[in-house]
Formats: sequence, C-alpha cells, structure tokens
Amino acid sequence: MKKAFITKIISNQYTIIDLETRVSYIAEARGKLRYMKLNKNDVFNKQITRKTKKETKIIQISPKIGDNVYYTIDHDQVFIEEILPRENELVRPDVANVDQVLLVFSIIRPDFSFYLLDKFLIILQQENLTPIIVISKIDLIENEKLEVLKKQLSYYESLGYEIYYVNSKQKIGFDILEDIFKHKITVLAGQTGVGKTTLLNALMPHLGLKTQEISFALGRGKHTTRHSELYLFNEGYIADTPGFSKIEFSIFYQDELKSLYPDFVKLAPACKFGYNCMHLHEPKCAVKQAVENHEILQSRYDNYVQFCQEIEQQKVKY
Ligand SMILES: Nc1nc2c(ncn2[C@@H]2O[C@H](COP(=O)(O)OP(=O)(O)OP(=O)(O)O)[C@@H](O)[C@H]2O)c(=O)[nH]1
Ligand SMILES: [Mg+2]
Ligand SMILES: [Zn+2]
Repeated sequence: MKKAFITKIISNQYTIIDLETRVSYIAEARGKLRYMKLNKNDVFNKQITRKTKKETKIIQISPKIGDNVYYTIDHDQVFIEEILPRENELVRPDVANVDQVLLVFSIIRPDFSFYLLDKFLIILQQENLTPIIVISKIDLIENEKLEVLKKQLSYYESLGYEIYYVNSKQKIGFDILEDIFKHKITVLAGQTGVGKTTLLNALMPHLGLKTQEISFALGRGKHTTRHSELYLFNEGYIADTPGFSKIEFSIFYQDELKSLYPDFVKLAPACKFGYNCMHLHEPKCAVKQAVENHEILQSRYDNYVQFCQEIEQQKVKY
C-alpha cells in the first residue's frame, strides 16, 4: 500500500500527500482504523497491522493531521486504510508526530508572564516535546524595557532553550526564525491574542488567515481558528492553534513536578537531602541557595512554589 501524510482535516475530509510522488488527494477514512494497546498504562502507541495477530485490546482511533497513513485508490475514491505508529500526539490541538512546539508570548496585550512560561515549559517537558520560545509584539515597548526582559530571559537560554524576538507586523526578526521550521512539524501554542496567526500570516502571506483584528471587525468573536491544517513552509509543516485563556497541569505529584526542572535536578545532589529534597522547607537546599545567589531566577523559583500549591489543591479537588 502507498504511504501518505495528512495535512488537513475538515470534518470527515482528509487532505493527504503521497510521500513519494507528493501528489495530494482528498481522502476518506475507511471503516475503523485501529490501534493496538501495548501497555497497561493505557498508552496506545502502536496500531495493529493486518498481519499482526496479537491478543491485545484494540481501540479505534481517528486520523489526525501529522499522521502517516496507508491509503488506497478505488474508482477515483481515496481511502485511508491504516495509521502508522505515532511518535507522539497532542489532543488539543489534534496533531500527531510533533517535532517542536513554538511557544508564543507577547510582550504586552496580553502581558508577558513568567508564570505561563514556566508552566508551559513544565508541560512540554512532561510530554517530551521540544519547546521554542517566541516573544512577539516587540514593537509595542521601549527598547530599554525590551533589553531588561531579554536579560531575564537569557536565563532560559542558558538552560538550552531557543528564544526569538519578533514583530510580526513589520516582519522583524523573521530571517533567523524561518530556519527553525525546516523538515519539522511545528505547532504554534500560546494564550489567545499573543499573535500566533499573525506570525503565520507574516511567514506565509498567501494564507490570509483571519487574525483577531479581522474577526472582530467582522463581528465573529474570538475563536478564529476552525479546522485543523498543517501549512507547508520551508520544507516543514506548521499548525496554528486557537489560543486558550487557562492551562492546567496533569501533574499530581510534587515529586514529578521537581523532576521536570532541569536546573533543579542538576543541583539536587548538592542538597542536604539530595534527590529527596523538595526544595521547599528543607535546610541546606542547593536550589534555594542558588536562588539567593541569583543563579536561578527568583520568579522561576516562586512559580515552582506556586505550582506545588496548585498540585496540592488539585489533590483536594479529586
Ligand atoms: N503591534 C503588533 N501587533 C501584533 C503583533 N502580532 C500580533 N499582533 C496583533 O495582536 C492581535 C492578536 O493577534 P492574533 O494573531 O489573532 O493572535 P492569536 O494568538 O492567533 O490569537 P487566538 O487565535 O485567539 O489564539 C491582532 O490584533 C494582531 O494584529 C506584533 O508583532 N506587533
Ligand atoms: Mg489565532
Ligand atoms: Zn533542595
């Protein structure tokens, strides 16, 4: 069977591109597409193939953009027959095989937030997804203020995160940004109004995607991103997502939380209680010491304490 890649879904219509010929088709999903249950943690990470006869629970799944599939053509009708194993998958937005997530934050409108940055980084770390940080609307503040923020954010660069600064309206900062998309599947994520769609339009003016500005003018309200689609750009694919106003962890243990901070993990052996240290109330904690010495950002530590409390509160709720 021939292999293709799903780039677009509008209700039950799938746009697929043959991986060899690059010809694109509109396809339907044939019957039930199956996945094989592999482990007891309810993780479905491989689909059953026709030849597989394992006694495992089988569930049905729907194709997502980013999926690699087998397809057939039958009297001009194109059918997706099977979904190839996924590297990973996101649920909201529905994308499979994501290589990196572009975390977009605006400097103002809405205000930049270290709280959201830390939270996003934790969530992506938990899912093993690579983040790339983009700071937008740099035209909306004075240079001195921008420099202050850049200096604070250089802490994250020292942790190995890439950070890009852009003004999507005048296409400033795009020359270097364009390179990061090559051969990758990238998902844009971020709060509503930070400028994700504007950034995509700046990269690909022919798209003419509706941004908030335009949708407000048309009186259509906030949520401008409707169907799911991967846009071809610089030999890679990019998906826009509708912004959210709130994000929640799916972390329930403080032990897990602290393990998602590479900077804390590195210091833990120097804590009096080593890897058992929660870096909260313990004496001789190397993390707290590093915060005092300004080697770890105060805001990052404060957010950590805040997240610990949020996790405690979640426990009370459930
Ligand atoms: N000055 C300035 N305005 C920007 C920039 N990027 C986006 N905007 C404006 O910010 C507003 C929101 O932009 P969108 O691109 O719709 O934001 P979004 O992140 O896609 O929002 P959702 O789709 O709701 O998640 C629009 O009015 C844009 O014109 C920028 O770099 N500079
Ligand atoms: Mg948008
Ligand atoms: Zn400690």
